Amino acid sequence: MPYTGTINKYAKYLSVAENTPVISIQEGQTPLVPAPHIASACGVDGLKVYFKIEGLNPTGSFKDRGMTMAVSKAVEKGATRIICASTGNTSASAAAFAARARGLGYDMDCYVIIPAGYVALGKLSQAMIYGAKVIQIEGNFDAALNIVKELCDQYPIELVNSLNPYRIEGQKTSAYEICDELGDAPDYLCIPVGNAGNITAYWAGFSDYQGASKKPKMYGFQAAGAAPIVDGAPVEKPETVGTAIRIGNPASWKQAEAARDQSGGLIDKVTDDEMLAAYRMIHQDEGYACEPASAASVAGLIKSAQAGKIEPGSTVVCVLTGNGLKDPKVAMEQSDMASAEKVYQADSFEIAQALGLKAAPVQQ
Ligand code: AN7
Repeated sequence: MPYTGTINKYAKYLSVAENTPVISIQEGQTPLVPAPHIASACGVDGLKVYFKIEGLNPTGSFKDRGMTMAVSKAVEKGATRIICASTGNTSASAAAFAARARGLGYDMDCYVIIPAGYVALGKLSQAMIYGAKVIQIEGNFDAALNIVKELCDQYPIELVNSLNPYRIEGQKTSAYEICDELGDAPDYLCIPVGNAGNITAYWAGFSDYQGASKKPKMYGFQAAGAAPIVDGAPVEKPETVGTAIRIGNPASWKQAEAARDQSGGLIDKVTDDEMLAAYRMIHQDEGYACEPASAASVAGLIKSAQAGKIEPGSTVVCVLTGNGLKDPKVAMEQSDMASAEKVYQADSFEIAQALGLKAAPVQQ
């Protein structure tokens, strides 16, 4: 049977009925891959580390899992407009699912409200080409979310931020995939925390999965400049290179704390330098890719391991939430750009010199 997306695959765990119109772009079924370099960098005996590459969803982030549910349920109730605030990925995903709904013959407009100047180029361009109406505001994600909530109170528009319970429900499917593939739950799940919907969803998923012998400890990581849960108060002016998680007042704050406490886990913060060091390591030592915010999961794992908070012999899954191509600007800044800056003449001698090549000794 060809794969037809997360709703059909995991319908028994989801609030869908026979007559729910399934709006899918074949989200899910993302790779779970070993990360041996990160495992040894942790310095914990017998550690197994995997990446769940959520950046390989159709729009390049985990948001597609929640959006297939939110948009299917919106269509089911006859909604013709959806709206979200976004640091970028939610807007890309909402825009794509609205396009898919239109292609299936439903009326569906998508509106996205984003913080001007703080959405990575890849994400902004996605929302635009998928045909959303994009509104940039002066103000951050938290301000955008407040506007969206007000608009949904006043006008007939369906909110598809993670305040929409179907978003969280849909995002549980990644936990199911991990358990299916490992044959059990991992011991730890390391995940970036922004608006805190995803950590909430994974915990719900691990909690209702049938067939695992245990549940993981949930280890969530905020950016140090946007760490309201860790610091215990909303952050007025959140700042981080991981713009996806530049959020000062998470909607699912309480649920994230519950996931942490019920699982015996933790929510900690990592600095931008730690995030970027992990980001380089993921690319340069594992050959995988993610956007900067996603690397918070790996930076947090390394920090936790060094603090003795990861047991020897355990299995860890780090969620790489977004695709590396979303934010090419940061990728360029984090690279050795020296060789790419100069343009050389098409001359093999000159290029050999630039590359530092030395002739092989002549064979006798
Ligand atoms: C790559 O797109 O909030 O803790 O508006 O894009 O569930 O918010 C994105 C969040 C992690 C944090 N990694 O997840 C949005 C948005 C990436 C993200 C998060 C986001 P939550």
